[in-house]
Amino acid sequence: MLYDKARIYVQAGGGGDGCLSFRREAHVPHGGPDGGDGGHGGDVMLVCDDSLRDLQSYKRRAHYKAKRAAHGEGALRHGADGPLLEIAVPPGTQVRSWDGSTHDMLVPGQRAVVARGGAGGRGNKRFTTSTRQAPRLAERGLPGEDGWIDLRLKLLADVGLVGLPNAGKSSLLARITRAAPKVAAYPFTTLEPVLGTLEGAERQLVIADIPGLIEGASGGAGLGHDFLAHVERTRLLVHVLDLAPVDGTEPVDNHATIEAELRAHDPRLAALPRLLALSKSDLVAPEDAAQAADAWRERLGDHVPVLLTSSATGEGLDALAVALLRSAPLQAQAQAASAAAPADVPLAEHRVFRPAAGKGFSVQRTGDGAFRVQGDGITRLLARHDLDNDEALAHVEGRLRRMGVISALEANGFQAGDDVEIAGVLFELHPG
Ligand SMILES: Nc1nc2c(ncn2[C@@H]2O[C@H](COP(=O)(O)OP(=O)(O)OP(=O)(O)O)[C@@H](O)[C@H]2O)c(=O)[nH]1
Ligand SMILES: [Mg+2]
Repeated sequence: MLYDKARIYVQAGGGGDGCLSFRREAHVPHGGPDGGDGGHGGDVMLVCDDSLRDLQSYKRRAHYKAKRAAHGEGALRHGADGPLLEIAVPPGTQVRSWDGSTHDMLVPGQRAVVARGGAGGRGNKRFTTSTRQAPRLAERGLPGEDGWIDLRLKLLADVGLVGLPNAGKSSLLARITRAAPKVAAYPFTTLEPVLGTLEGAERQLVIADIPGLIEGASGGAGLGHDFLAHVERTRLLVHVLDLAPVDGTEPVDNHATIEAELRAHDPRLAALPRLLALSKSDLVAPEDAAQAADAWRERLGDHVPVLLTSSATGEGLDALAVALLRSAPLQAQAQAASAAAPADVPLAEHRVFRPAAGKGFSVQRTGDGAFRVQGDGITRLLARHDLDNDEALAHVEGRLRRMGVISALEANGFQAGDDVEIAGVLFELHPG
């Protein structure tokens, strides 16, 4: 069973608190502030690891938490940073985070931070100013980012074999590579994608055999949608078409069915270069097979090579291997290039997008003499400080004033004595 989907919860470590401390020396009666900063919380990072085949390990474990950082200490000692938590994923894993950011893990060793550790709080030494020589406040560390992450493995293959069930796809893969997929005389023999490697003199090609597609596959019928995802990143498709289907269907109709499903799944799939393998040629008379091949060449035009193949007699298999090795651009090279220069890659999802944390705030009148102030930066400011500490509270008020919160309140009709709720905390603020 190929586990190609997983959902995990990641939590980065919290930052350490800043320290509130004053130097103590035998001969110095009142030492200066010497509280050190808290450390940075541990990040959660995904690492692309080619020793993994699929996402199986995430079926058993879904929660990953990085350690928090150490707090700052006296004598200006910084707290130690939280250690990085690494999570290994197989090449081909697409990552979508709770905040909408995406990563495409393609190249072994590739890394991506999916949850950032919280910043450490500053120790009281940092709050020293010309007018405040003995600050009695220090910041708290911020919590690390956390959320759910969807992992989706999309196999990395150069060539994809597509066709109706029973068309002979797995038989072809078994003949031209060392893979040993199950082959049987009934439809839906292949239940999950199988990879094989075609060894050329100078290059190797990875070929993906996917389960047979049926009408409606692009809409989810027969799990086709999932399977089609595994050929999304190939550079060449081999459409395997049974020359003489036992169910009496017409190859022309069967061909149209598969092509329509490819188009419906993703126009990029439909645009991939193709090869048509007319399979089971041993089951029809040689002159009929040749005639059929000519008819297909005429129908498809020059850009789709047409080959007669038989996995029973071996007819056309060398020609198929040669054609594949000649026409498929190398996936590995293309991928290495794509990781280096994401902008050149046609797959839109390669871009890493992380929405910037909002810095602004909004002021809202919630009733008579009542206001609410919201904003990410403001939430962080409050999270950093112990509001029961008068000096910390005065510091927060000063910051709110400098950020323009007080004047924005006044512009909205705020007067002394009004209630102001800021990031969930009720404040008594002094205008002016
Ligand atoms: N005579 C003959 N039989 C073939 C040939 N290729 C495949 N078959 C037979 O056709 C049947 C289906 O072959 P598979 O390779 O399993 O077909 P598939 O396309 O992988 O089928 P699904 O996995 O169900 O989609 C099996 O009984 C094979 O032995 C061929 O070239 N000649
Ligand atoms: Mg098969």
